[in-house]
Amino acid sequence: MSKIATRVRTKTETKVDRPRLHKVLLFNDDYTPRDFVVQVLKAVFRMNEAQATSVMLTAHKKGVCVVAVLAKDVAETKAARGTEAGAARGYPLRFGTEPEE
Ligand code: TYC
Repeated sequence: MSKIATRVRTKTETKVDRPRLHKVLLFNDDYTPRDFVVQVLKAVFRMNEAQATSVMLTAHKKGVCVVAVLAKDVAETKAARGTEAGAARGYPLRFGTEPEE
């Protein structure tokens, strides 16, 4: 009788989920000056004047605009920085985040 040698191989696979992306949203309000919104967008989201103006105007007209799509922690940090920049000047400027589909 012949013996068949078998070997058990154990392979460990580590599956790393890609970080889920979150949208940063900018909400319109009636009090924050347009120029200030543009300055915050440039400072926090590294936009140029044209990009920042376009995003500000979209939020102004539609009520909300997607500013960026980023990893969750980065999105939350930048949204907080933007909201805090407004609060520091007494403005109700508000950024938020929501997971991307
Ligand atoms: N609506 C503001 C105004 O007329 C400007 C503004 C735009 C404020 C976008 C917030 O997200 C905003 N002064």
